[in-house]
Amino acid sequence: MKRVGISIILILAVLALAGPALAGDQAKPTFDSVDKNRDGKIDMGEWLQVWVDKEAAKKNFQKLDRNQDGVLDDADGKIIFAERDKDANNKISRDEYVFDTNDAQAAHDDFVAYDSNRDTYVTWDEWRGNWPFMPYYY
Ligand SMILES: [Ca+2]
Ligand SMILES: [Ca+2]
Ligand SMILES: [Ca+2]
Repeated sequence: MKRVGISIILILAVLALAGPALAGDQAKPTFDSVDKNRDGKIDMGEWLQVWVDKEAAKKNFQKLDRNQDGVLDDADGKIIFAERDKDANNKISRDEYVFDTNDAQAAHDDFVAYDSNRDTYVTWDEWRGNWPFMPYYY
């Protein structure tokens, strides 16, 4: 039991170094995996279950909740999508995605992961399930 506790602490330490830490032993979440009651919205309670650092998670939630209605949903995702989509062609190119981060390599890797059909753009369909977990927007 003691060994398990130490292992968890080590895992959490590694995750903390890697960026915002996810609570528990989970893969990178998707919008729908966090929206436990499947109402199309992530509320603060659902959000906080995902993260180890609850204070940081609260701040991030407030930044992501662009329309300030207390939930994360498609409305916020579309606002942030539009902020990225500088030329307003309804898709986000790599340059639009990466431009304002100081960790361009990590942003590039994320972009490649989200561009699931590999057409070098992230469209709304690819964006919708993932946008709350793109750390560059925090
Ligand atoms: Ca929900
Ligand atoms: Ca909102
Ligand atoms: Ca794509």
